[in-house]
This record gives sequence, structure tokens and C-alpha cells, in this order.
Amino acid sequence: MIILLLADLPFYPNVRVSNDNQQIINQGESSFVVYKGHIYAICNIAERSTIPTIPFSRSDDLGNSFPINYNFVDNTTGVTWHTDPVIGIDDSGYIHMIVQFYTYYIKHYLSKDGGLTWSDTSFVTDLSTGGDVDKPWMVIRGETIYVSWQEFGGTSSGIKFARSFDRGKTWQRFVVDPLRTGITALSLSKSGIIYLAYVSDNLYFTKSYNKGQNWTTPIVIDYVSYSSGYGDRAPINSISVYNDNVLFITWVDSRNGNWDIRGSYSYDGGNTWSNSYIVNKLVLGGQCKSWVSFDPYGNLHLMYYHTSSWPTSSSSKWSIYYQVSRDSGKTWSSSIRVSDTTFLDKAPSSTNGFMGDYHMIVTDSYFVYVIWSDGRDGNQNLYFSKAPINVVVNYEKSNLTSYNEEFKIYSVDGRFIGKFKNLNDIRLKKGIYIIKSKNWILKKVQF
Ligand SMILES: [Ca+2]
Ligand SMILES: [Ca+2]
Repeated sequence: MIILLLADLPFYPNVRVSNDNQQIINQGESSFVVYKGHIYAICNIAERSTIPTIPFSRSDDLGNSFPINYNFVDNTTGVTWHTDPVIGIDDSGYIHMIVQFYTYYIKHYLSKDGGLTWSDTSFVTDLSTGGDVDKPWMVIRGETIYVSWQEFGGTSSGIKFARSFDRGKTWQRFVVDPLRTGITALSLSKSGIIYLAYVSDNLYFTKSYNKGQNWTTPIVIDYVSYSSGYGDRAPINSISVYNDNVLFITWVDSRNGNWDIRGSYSYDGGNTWSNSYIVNKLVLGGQCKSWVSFDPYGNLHLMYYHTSSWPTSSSSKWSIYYQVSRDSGKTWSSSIRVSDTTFLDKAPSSTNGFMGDYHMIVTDSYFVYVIWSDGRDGNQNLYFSKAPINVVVNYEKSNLTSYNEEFKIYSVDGRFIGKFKNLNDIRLKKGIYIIKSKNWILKKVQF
């Protein structure tokens, strides 16, 4: 008897990222990079008003394990509230981290030893303007670092941008849009064009051809209708670019009565955008915290949180889902579950179930990687999974029993088990296996 499963795909068994030994701290929003077999991940925590830390985790085997874990703290600030972390890597393999301290300022840290120690600390934001800052994002090209954020009040409010040509030692700052504030999303094309989108009353878009010195007049991609709820509180936007022309953006929207991931594509470098539409194939209940990434071949990958319950509460069951588009966002695959279990939002109810505002999907030539915050341990921890690009791109959902051909069966770690003609003849221990046939490449199947 074959039972076709739940998590029907080539995503690897989930690996816990954060080594939260006491199992009391709730890991929140996260950012990570993949570089030459290493994965560097950071996050904030739901308890950031009382516990100062940005948890740091490192894998040296492409995510099979995360043995290096510690709590990064900058005691020199005297500020407990460490938040809104972003991590990046430059062309020398140096790691760059930015951390926001309450809404006072945003700092940059450099590590030349794989995240074990940090140096060359600098202020990204300008303390003399007297404003409150929020929600930075960072992209890096070569040795140049770009950071965007929003600033309220003070003498220089608006959408702000800073760049550093010396790996974060010094910064030049610019005002992108003095009229508006909002959550920023930042991306960079292969030729160096910078794309910036921000959620205000509308979703705005602008770009820079000269490394952030000047910006095009902001245009509106769409209006935004978002109401926060248990477990999600911001219409987080994510923008990814394939080349100078092909872009895709997602954000969270509740115009239809509950959260959905809306998307829009541009094929002319952001000058014009498609009508927005609901990207998530699962629409029942709430979908939020989406992130998009073009891989080097032009496939577009999406991750998001999903719960079928509405309104959301501490008893909502969540999963992490994935979809891929092979035509730059015109159409999407069916949804594929990344988390190998459902989980409750275990962040404190006093924080309205804070699981973080954002989590990322990252791609390279070989894999799609996802890290998210997950309550399966009774508290929120970061979890990781990945899937081979060639498999997810070729993956098609189908009923195994309808095929009359030879199957090869492998364990999830790639060990060949045997060939079978008729799946009904299979007698295997309970578990998850990978199946290969001529017509479709791989499938994760639970017997
Ligand atoms: Ca935890
Ligand atoms: Ca929905």
C-alpha cells in the first residue's frame, strides 16, 4: 500500500539553524547568504525589548548542519533592542552585517573570518539628523555596499540610501524620496542598476543608474491594502531582478479579506509593471512573509508562510510553501511544501506572535535555499531546507500510480535502492524516498 504524501517534493529534510539550547528564546526575522559551501544566517528575537542579541549561525557543509552558533551583541551601544538584521558577502568573502538599534541608528559590522569576529564598525545612518530609522536592506556588489531604510522625523526624513566604497568603513548618504516613508526592498542588476521599491500608501518604485547618487521619479506599481494580524504585521515587499529588464516584486495584501501574496512583473527595467495578481496557489486563509529570487538561469523562486485558518491566532497551523515560475512570473508551478511539518506560532502572544517580518529564499547555480522561523520545538527557531534547482524546475505533480514505466528509487541521501515496474509491488520501510523515471525527474514520496 502506497501513501502519497504530504510534502511532495525535492526539498531536503529540515535542519534546525538556531541552536537555542534553553529553548526559551523565540527567533524572529532572518537574513542569510550562501558562499562557497558556507551558509551564514542571522536573525532577531521576539524578546528583543529585554534581551540584546542578534543570533548568528554558520554552516560549513551547505546546510547539513549549523555547528557554529552564538549570540552577537554590541554592548557599546547601551541599547538592548537589536533588530532588523541583514547579512551580505563581498567579493573577498568578507561578511557584512547591519543591525538596527531600536529606531536610533543602523550600524555596520565586518567579519574577515567567517563571522567569528567583527570589526570596522561604523554608523550607516546619520546621527545628526535626529530622525527615527527603520527596516534597512542591503545589497553588495564587489566591494561596494548599498543600504536603504526609512527615516521619520528629524531634519532628513524620507526614503534614505547609503553607499560605501571601502567595505563599510565610511558612508555617503542620499535622500531618495523626501516625501514618503515605507518599508524598502532593494535589488541590483548584473550591470549595476539599483532597484528600490517601498510600501507607503502605494507600492512605489525607483531606480538609479549611478550607484545611488540620483534616482528616477518614483512610479506607483499598485495600491496597497494591508491589515496586520496574529503572526504578521507588515506588507513585506521583496524585489528580484534577472537582468537589466526583467524584474518581479511581491508584497502582502489583504484587499480580498485575508492575506495573499501579490505580485507584479516588469519586462522593461521597471518603467512599466503588469497588473498585480495573487501569486500564491494556496489562497485559503493567510499567506504572508513572501520572498522572491531569480536564479542564474532566469527561473523565479518564491517562498511564503501559509495557514488555512482565518483570522490567524496562536492556534493557527503554519507551513512554509514554495513555488517556481519558469516564465519570469507570468505563470507559477503548484505550491510545494518546504517545511516537513506544520507548526504553531509559538512566539509570545504579548508580541502578537512575532515570527519576524521577513525571511528569505536564496538561489545559486545549484540549489534553492530557504530559512524561516518555526514553532515545532515549542518555541520559535530558525529552520533550513534546500532543493536542487534542476529538480524543482522540472518537477511536476502527478499521480505515481498512473505511470506504467520503470522507476528507480533512492533514499533521500541519494543511495540507490532498486528498480520497480509496478509501484504496488514495492515493499519499503516507512519513510520518504526519491523516485526517478524517464518522464519526470525526481519526486519525494512517502511510503
Ligand atoms: Ca528558540
Ligand atoms: Ca489568502
